[in-house]
Amino acid sequence: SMLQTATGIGRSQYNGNVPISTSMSGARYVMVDPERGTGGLFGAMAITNANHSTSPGAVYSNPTNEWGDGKQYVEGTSTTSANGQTAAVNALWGLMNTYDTLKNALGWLSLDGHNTSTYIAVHVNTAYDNAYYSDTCKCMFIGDGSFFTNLGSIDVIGHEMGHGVTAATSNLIYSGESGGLNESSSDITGDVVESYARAGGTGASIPNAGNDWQTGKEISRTGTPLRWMYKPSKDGSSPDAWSISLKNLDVHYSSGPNNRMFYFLSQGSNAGKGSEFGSPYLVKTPLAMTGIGTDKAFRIWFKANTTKFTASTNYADARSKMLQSARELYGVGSKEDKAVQRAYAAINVGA
Ligand code: ASN
Ligand code: ZN
Repeated sequence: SMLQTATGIGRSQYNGNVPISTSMSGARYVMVDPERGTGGLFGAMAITNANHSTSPGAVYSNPTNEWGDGKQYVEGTSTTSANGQTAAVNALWGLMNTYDTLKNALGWLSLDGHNTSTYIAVHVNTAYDNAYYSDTCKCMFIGDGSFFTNLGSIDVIGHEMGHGVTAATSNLIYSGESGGLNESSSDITGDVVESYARAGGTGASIPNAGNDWQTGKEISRTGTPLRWMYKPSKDGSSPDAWSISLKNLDVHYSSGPNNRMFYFLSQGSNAGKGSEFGSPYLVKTPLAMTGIGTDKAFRIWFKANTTKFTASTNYADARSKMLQSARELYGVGSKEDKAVQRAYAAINVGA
């Protein structure tokens, strides 16, 4: 890119003051990150202000390179431009960390591996309690929240960008079992990015700790996350294991067993927060398993989703492709191969 990176100070809502990658346009600073992505509407990764519409709007700009006030934006109450920028800081920080996790740990560039730019529009709609990825614009839309706070936590941004990776690769159909796997891939990406970011956001591997194995804890006013990856049934709707009727559920519930598989594969069955994480929740023999760590678990998952899954991959096919991935990466009969078998057995898929 012709643009020079300027490092700004972002006052984020969930991560304190963060260094954000911006650039200059004339005399003003803009939220266009010259280091991440090429082409597209803005020539690089960017953050725009939808200003309560559902179209992207204009790139954020500011006379100085200090942005946001770290506080929740409330439509009709907020009076300062800095308060309006906080949503943009949250989004840029989440996007920078998602991009960096995939690039630094996996050598994967942006959504499609070819460094195609993406962008995030914030302040979409009014008091909007959702966030979503659109493959039409290859971009994301983030709401300010009402029941939730601003939806731009790191794990939610990682989740939405994960939809872009899946759309560019396996393209898992967004219904039935494949839809649950599509959702799970996004939850997995979100929590992996969370652990990478919290450990400092550098290095070539994913740290084994630092995330909460929940989706959307940070945006909750009640402490109740959107999803519990380690024990999905805590939400009252997601099953902990595969069954024949899983395909009938909403994709945000049929994701549950695969989220739990990934938790077991990473952390094992006896780690974590006491009995909630522990082996009593395994449903099938062999009961106990040792985790292989988040770095290896994510490499196996990512390879399977981006190079082996098809649009109609179901849980049984995912298991078989995950075993292929583990064997290619770590060897037939390796402990990683065995851990994949056990993690799927634990959710009632395969022996
Ligand atoms: N936030 C939701 C998601 O990314 C939006 C949707 O239902 N697709 O899964
Ligand atoms: Zn999703």
